[in-house]
Amino acid sequence: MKLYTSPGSCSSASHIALLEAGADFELVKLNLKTDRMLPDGRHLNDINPKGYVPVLELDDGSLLTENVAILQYIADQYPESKLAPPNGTLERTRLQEWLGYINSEVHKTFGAFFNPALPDDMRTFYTQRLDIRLAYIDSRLESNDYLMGDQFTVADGYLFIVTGWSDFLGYDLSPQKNILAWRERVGKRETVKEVKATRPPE
Ligand SMILES: N[C@@H](CCC(=O)N[C@@H](CS)C(=O)NCC(=O)O)C(=O)O
Repeated sequence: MKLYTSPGSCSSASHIALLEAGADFELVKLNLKTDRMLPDGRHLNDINPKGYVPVLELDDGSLLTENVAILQYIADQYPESKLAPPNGTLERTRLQEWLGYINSEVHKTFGAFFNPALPDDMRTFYTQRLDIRLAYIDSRLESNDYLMGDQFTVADGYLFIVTGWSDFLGYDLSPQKNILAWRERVGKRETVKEVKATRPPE
């Protein structure tokens, strides 16, 4: 497998998943902030007409996009890693519930702050929305080490990456004490340290 990633972006969640799974993979890095060119001279749009990362290339050349799909695909290739509960179980649907929430309610709300022209009233709107979305997660982490309970899953890796944008985007995460404690726990994982080390300096 090949993961096309821009280190530090949401695609780093798939990088964490591949490392946690012990997968055999190649990392292809591009920089979203510059020209979006791949090392082989192709443009990001050539492999994903949607124009974004992550993109996972399978060994037969098929291309997969969307965090929610890629993360579950990786987990399913390596069931022994327990990065996702087995398909068809209620627990798996619970994982999908988390992935959907992280994707549409947290990731995409943080996404608004990447717009340098975001007007102040919209910034306030998105900040308040994020406060509510994260307070829910904070309450769920009060008595759990990870989102799904005792087991680290692909949802933890995904949430770790997007909440990691807080300082850079000027969002105050400090009221979310359980999320901060969980971030410390997840940040100690060797896989997460390795992924953070691939990130270029700001
Ligand atoms: N719906 C996509 C969104 C992925 C996404 O937002 N990727 C960002 C990086 S975190 C990106 O590549 N943005 C570039 C762009 O939208 O032009 C998913 O969840 O995989």
